[in-house]
Amino acid sequence: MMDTCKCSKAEFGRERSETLSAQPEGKGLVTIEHEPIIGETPQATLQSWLTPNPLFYIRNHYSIPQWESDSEWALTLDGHVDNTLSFSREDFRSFPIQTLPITLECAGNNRSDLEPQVPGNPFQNGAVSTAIWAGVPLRCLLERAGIKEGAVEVLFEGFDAGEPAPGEQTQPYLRSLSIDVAMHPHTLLAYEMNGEPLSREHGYPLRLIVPGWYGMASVKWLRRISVIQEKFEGFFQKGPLYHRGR
Ligand SMILES: Nc1nc2c(c(=O)[nH]1)N[C@H]1C(S)=C(S)[C@@H](COP(=O)(O)O)O[C@H]1N2
Ligand SMILES: [Mo]
Repeated sequence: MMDTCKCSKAEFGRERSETLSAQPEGKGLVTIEHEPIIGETPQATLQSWLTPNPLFYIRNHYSIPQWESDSEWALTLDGHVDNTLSFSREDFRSFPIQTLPITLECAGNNRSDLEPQVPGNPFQNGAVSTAIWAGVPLRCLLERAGIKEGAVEVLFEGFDAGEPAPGEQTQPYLRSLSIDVAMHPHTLLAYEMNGEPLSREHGYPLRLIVPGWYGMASVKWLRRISVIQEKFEGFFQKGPLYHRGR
């Protein structure tokens, strides 16, 4: 077992508070868009390293997903693995907890400064924030499922879905990582942000956190993780708009 599996037990069962911890309006985030919610961190807040949860920037492509009841939430791990697995929120208690300070930055940060101007959310310099994230190293789940020979990438699917651009097919938010990045001990399935359960805006109940990569790699509202045998080339990975970084 790797080092990161020697920490204390996870507390994934903790309930989130019903109030949204971050709303662009009235709570200090600078609103870029109302639906889906997009907001950036005020410049003054960026003077400190850590961003308080209500001021952490939000970048959503679709409406925040809803599901019937939290007890129905489950994460599927399937594809090119020895054992297909399904995890409930309680199952996460059996995994180690890893806590790390990690910065997320949207690839579109500072877009409004570009000359000539380009299409996309007109972010100033606040599409970047830092939190102390807690969760389970993704590697622990992948090791339990057993990655088969010939695996190339790991694909992550969010519960949110829609038309990513006019005329495109309705699809979920999907992004992949190489096996190496997926197995890095700091790549987390996070359920806590600055000591609080994840809020709905930031991916409750479980999101990916990939240190050192633009925010778009850190898929929120995870529902499915699939080990795949080819490179993923979907809209949010290779799409005609997306390769410029959203
Ligand atoms: N499921 C899902 N995950 C997502 C997104 C999304 O729209 N849906 N947006 C991505 C992008 S582009 C960024 S920059 C980060 C933003 O994370 P935050 O809103 O928690 O700051 O989430 C990423 N993960
Ligand atoms: Mo982003």
